Amino acid sequence: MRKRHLLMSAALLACGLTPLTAAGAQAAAGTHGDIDKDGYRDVVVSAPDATVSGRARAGAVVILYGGARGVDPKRRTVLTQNSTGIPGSAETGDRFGASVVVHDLNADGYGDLVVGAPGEEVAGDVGGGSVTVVWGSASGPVKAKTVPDPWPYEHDAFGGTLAVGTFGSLNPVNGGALSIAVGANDSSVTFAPADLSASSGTSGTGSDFNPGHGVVALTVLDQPSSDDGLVIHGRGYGQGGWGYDGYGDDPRAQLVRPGGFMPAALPAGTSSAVGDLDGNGSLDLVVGNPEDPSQSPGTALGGQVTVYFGITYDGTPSSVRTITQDTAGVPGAGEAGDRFGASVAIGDTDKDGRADLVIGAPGENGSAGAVTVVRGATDGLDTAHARTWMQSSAGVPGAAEAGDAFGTAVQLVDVNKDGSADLLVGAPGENDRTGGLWVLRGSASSVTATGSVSVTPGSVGLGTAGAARFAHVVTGR
Ligand SMILES: [Ca+2]
Ligand SMILES: [Ca+2]
Ligand SMILES: [Ca+2]
Ligand SMILES: [Ca+2]
Repeated sequence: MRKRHLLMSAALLACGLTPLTAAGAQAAAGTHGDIDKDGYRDVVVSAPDATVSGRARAGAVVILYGGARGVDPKRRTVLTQNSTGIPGSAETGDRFGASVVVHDLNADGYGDLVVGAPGEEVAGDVGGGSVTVVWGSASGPVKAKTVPDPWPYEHDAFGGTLAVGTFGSLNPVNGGALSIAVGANDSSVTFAPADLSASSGTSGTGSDFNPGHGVVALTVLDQPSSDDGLVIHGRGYGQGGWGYDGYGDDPRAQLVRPGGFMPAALPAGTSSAVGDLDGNGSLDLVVGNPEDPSQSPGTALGGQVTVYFGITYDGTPSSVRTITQDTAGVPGAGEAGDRFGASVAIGDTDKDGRADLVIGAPGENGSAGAVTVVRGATDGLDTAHARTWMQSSAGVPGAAEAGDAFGTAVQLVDVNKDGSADLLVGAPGENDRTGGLWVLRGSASSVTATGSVSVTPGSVGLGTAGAARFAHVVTGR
């Protein structure tokens, strides 16, 4: 395999430790997540294992449109590779929707979708993977185009992970313009111009990751006033090649600055989110590591999240905080397999100007699953009043059953435009892995069960046959 490393020969600039400013972050979020441009942010929910026209695990993506009363399963668009305008066709194992990002790529005010189908067979390359851009419009997306893979024979599962941002010269082909970052099952990230005007380029992720695990997750360190950083999650090399624990190699994460300089190591983890938790104008980074110490040394039993307040491009924070289910004020206790931190999201649920943190623990209680909300505070995070939500919480629809995996996906999107971000929770294990989405509203007192709803795949026209794993991926912005 050809090695393509980051531009490490570039002279390192003197690295100031000025935190990345979050000023204007709200404005920058703008209408990126409003796919039909009606003023309400919309939600994109994937069922990557949905059966389409008899093809198992072909995959489907559902747009649920926001409105004054929140999301309504009747107001939706379902996209598959058999939909008009979508390239390709729904085939067994394509897993269209295994990854999705929403961003207004062409700045026309309509949010657009970037959808990965990492199981797609491409020109005889079984499991090569594909990425499709689907442009938003008033009547639902109808135009789409495939993102070319410049190195189809060097990796598979292209599109397994996705992100959108302005990465400066990290993207070798369009010099700092908006780009789509694509992960595959090797140690490289491909950058495609967001307008698909040119071919794509690829940067390696450096030598710290074991390429055998591919890119596990990508998170944009979103800088409204300048280029963005990119958080890359992968796995390292264990002792003896496959991890000292026999399970796998440990999670690793690194931050790459937009200029493409040497990556900075971040706390180990498989998920991350960025926002301003303490409201001081500097971006804070949260990294979730859901593994147990037997799998990943340095983490806590049941999983943990690490908060880097005031993250800089050097990967250094102004202060650090670690949260587990054993942190004072956080409900529950850290137990093996809880997977606390498997998902994380940041948004302002109580409209106080400070972003709040949501942490999924899909392994809680026999994988019934749970989600914890920790509100942002001027001194960081108000862990003393953390609140945990389950399907068994009063006022929340459904019943908590083993295997539901509630909290596999979490996201915060203000779907009813009242200024408080609403909590979206995916439970892809619900009803024998048919899956389900939960929406809990934000309010002056943060997330509330009042008015909470669940959305089943049947209610959005996906049917109930087969294990669609609806809401395995939930996104919007
Ligand atoms: Ca909308
Ligand atoms: Ca657009
Ligand atoms: Ca808040
Ligand atoms: Ca709201």
